[in-house]
Amino acid sequence: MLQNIEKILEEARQFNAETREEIEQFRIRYLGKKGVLADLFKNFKQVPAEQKKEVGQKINQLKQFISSRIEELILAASVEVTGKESTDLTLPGPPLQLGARHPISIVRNQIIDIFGRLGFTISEGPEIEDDWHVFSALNFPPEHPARDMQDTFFIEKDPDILLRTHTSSVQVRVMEKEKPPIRTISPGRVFRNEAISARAHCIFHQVEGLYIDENVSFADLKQILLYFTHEMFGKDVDIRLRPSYFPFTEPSAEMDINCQICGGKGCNVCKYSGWLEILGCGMVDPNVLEFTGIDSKKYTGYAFGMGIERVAMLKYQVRDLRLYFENDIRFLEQFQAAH
Ligand code: 2NM
Repeated sequence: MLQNIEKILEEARQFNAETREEIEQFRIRYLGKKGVLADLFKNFKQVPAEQKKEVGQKINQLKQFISSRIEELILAASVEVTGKESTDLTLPGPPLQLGARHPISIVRNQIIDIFGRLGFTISEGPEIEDDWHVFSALNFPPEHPARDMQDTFFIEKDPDILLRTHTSSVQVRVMEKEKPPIRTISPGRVFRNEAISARAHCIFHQVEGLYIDENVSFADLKQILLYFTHEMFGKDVDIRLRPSYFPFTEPSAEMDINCQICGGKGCNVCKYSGWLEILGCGMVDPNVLEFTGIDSKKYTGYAFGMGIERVAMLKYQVRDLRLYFENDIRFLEQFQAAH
């Protein structure tokens, strides 16, 4: 009997299996109901009493060996099937794809950064506004065309509630609440009832700036705009100011930078003028100061406003504004954020 057990053990040691079926055959042959071990246990009754202890131990050892051998073979077979690397549970997972900052956020953060260095704070306010903060306090006459349904999104039930068309409304709130000196920029989303095209969108982003103190002059305005341009577009970019009109500033101007694409020679981007318009600005109208509770005899201020999409278009030479709103990853992943 002992010799027989030794022989079976030796046989089992020699055995190798690669497929699940082979392993299952092996299990049935040894551990099955009519298998080799069942036979041994059956014959165990006839073993003489004085050998029972030794033979019993040997049979149990054999059973244990075969069970662990089967486990080993199953593990080896599953490694074969799935490939060695993927079953190493200690390996780190596949790397996650990193997202990229949206170009509008990159440019907004950069603008905030530049004016932050000049001491401007950031102010924010509601996107759903009232007539006072968007129009009346900003010196828009009652019949001004910007108030028209075609430009502004109103609530049907209440014409006093509307979506802000510029972030100047935030600055009205700042002027009402704070005393000069005020030096702040207001980045944010604005809404205009316009048909969507390569050049216009009904939702876009603005940064407006405001500085109010004693003796603030147009020369101060021109200097910070030049600083901003050099920081944003590079030191060799020139600016020019053209007289313009806004209800909330007097005098008002629009600022151009010389076209980086053609170097001022004229191309289809600058419409052969050599210049690109990038922002509007001016000295805050005394009416606006008075409407918001600031003494216009004591204080003066400048203000400016720019569209972030427009600055981003010029900076990245993107021709179609719609790309900023479609969230196509192939577009978005091309921008590198320093912020
Ligand atoms: C612009 C152009 C010129 C502006 C005015 C004000 C306020 F609130 F102080 F009156 N904030 N922003 C302003 C001035 C905005 O955007 C083209």
